Amino acid sequence: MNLIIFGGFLGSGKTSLILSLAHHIIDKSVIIDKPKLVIIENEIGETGIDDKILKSGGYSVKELFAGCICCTLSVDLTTTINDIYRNINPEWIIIECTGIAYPGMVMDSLKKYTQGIDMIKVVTVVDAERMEELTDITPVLVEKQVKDGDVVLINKIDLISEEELKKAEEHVAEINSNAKIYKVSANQDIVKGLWNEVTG
Ligand SMILES: Nc1nc2c(ncn2[C@@H]2O[C@H](COP(=O)(O)OP(=O)(O)O)[C@@H](O)[C@H]2O)c(=O)[nH]1
Ligand SMILES: [Mg+2]
Repeated sequence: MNLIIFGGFLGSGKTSLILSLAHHIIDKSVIIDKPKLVIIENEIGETGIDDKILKSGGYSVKELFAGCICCTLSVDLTTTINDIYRNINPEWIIIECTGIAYPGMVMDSLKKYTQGIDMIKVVTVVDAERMEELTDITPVLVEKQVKDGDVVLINKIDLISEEELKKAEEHVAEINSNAKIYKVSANQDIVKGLWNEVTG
């Protein structure tokens, strides 16, 4: 099983981007003898994962809504992943964290306590329009989420100026110089190469 953990603030565009990635995985996968994808949702948000898309696309969703998987629900997440491995063993699992989670903590505990994981990655979604505001309000959380990302997606670039985008990019690169950084808009087409990179 390959795992991708999505972190980033509530409203940053995690679910929208997960839906795009889910379509990519379903379209690209050539494996026919086992389920392709399970999505684990830890947050009730503006954008839901549409049941109809789910059924036609051949993936399923598990919901863990009673707390945050990086702390109070850490054990529940581990149990859920181990159950999924035993009963479904999909090619991919995507996890959407709550907006207040540290995705690196989720990754660390999964690496320690779960079975069946071949690859695990953190994708952090940054709301380009609100990054500066959120950094003022809660600097530690924003920095840690960006720092935890193997990949950082600067989202909602349709809503900001070139200048603001440049500032956001510099800010992200300053916090995390190791991450692959991409500028995206979940409302527009995502360049094909991006999801290949994320899943590669
Ligand atoms: N303009 C614009 N809106 C976006 C973009 N990505 C997401 N949204 C909107 O932002 C809101 C929150 O997105 P959602 O995917 O639910 O964020 P989540 O809370 O991080 O899962 C929704 O109304 C989306 O339609 C984007 O790139 N551009
Ligand atoms: Mg969401």
